[in-house]
Amino acid sequence: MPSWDLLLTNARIATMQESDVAYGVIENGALGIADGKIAWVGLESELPSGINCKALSLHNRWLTPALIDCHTHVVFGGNRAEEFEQRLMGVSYEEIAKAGGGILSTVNATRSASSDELANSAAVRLHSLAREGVATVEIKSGYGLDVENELKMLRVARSLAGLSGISTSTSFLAAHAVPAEFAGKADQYIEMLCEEALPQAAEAGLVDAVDAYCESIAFSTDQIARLFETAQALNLPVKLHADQLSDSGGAELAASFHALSADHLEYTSNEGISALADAGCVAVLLPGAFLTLGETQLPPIDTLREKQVPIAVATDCNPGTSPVCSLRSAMNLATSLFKLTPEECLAGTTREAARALGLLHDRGTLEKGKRADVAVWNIGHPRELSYWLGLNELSDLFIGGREIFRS
Ligand code: DI6
Ligand code: FE
Repeated sequence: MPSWDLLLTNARIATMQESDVAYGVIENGALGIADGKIAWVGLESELPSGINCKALSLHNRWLTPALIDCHTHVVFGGNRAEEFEQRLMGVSYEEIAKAGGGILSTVNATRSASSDELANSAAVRLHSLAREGVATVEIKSGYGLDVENELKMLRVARSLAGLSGISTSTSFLAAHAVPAEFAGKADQYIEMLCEEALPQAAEAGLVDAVDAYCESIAFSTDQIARLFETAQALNLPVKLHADQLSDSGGAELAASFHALSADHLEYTSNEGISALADAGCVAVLLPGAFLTLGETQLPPIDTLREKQVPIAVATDCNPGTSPVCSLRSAMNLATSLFKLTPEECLAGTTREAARALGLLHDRGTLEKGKRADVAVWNIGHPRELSYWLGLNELSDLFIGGREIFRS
């Protein structure tokens, strides 16, 4: 007779499995948890008999996979509220970056912060995500820009997993900006990353993926290709900030390296989208950055849909272009700014976000054998998760079967 740790009954379940049924809904459902994993999910009337375990009635509340924020920069020193004011006065993001502000000002603040300071400020942001049902957060480096400080950021990112109960996935994003020491010598900086920083970070077990910022104000496709070759030699998957401010061939580059995801994509061409489709890359859309920068060029949503590129949605939480610590808000923004459907938004923060992190085998849908990362909501229908802005209906959050939050 199977023995489970917990059985959730009287549940309405949005499994988010790919199926003909919207949201993969199971009404009158039940979900069993054993050893931190989903042991069973289905109609309560079909539960195997004789299960011996603690049962908890959800009184018809909704269950979804816990949310996943697959693109963040939550570890950084200081903030950029002053630059935010300058931008309101009409100075552009590119002008601020060229004058040595922007990313480089966060680099200075991050280098001078201790690991504890970085962990404490990031923990506040992670807590804000977790209280809305987020169980997995991707965290990028990219404000250290030298060996010591990139490793410091990645160690902090790893340490945060233990602190909050949340699991973290780390991305090495040292190719985020050219640091002052290498001004005018971007090729040499990339060489240093390939020869020293990335191998050391990988050796220390701190890197789950390698990311880069492909943009005229950052790195060229050739420079990033050099870095991605090193990543491949180290058996690390890649992903890319692509075509956010201009079409710089980012999507094609990401596809050619079979990237897990290509993120932003406002300026991606039809050819770029075909390349993503062929390579199975996830398109990660970041409406918080679109909103903050006052962008008008929309990502090519219809073509992404037409070519069946999987779409994820994330906060891009960062101090410059997306001071957004709420994945639920990003879902709402993706409906209002990008016209994604509420179902696309929820799939984009569960199943497709898991796919974008290479974790779909383990989470992102409610299926037997996956980690029991489950959110319980006081809602009448899962479309409400994209409808409200600023209302938190989370009732319980289980991560690996452990209840880490109850409202
Ligand atoms: N993600 C990034 O890394 C850059 N834009 C974005 O959407 C900029 C981050 C920053 O300005 O600090
Ligand atoms: Fe980003």
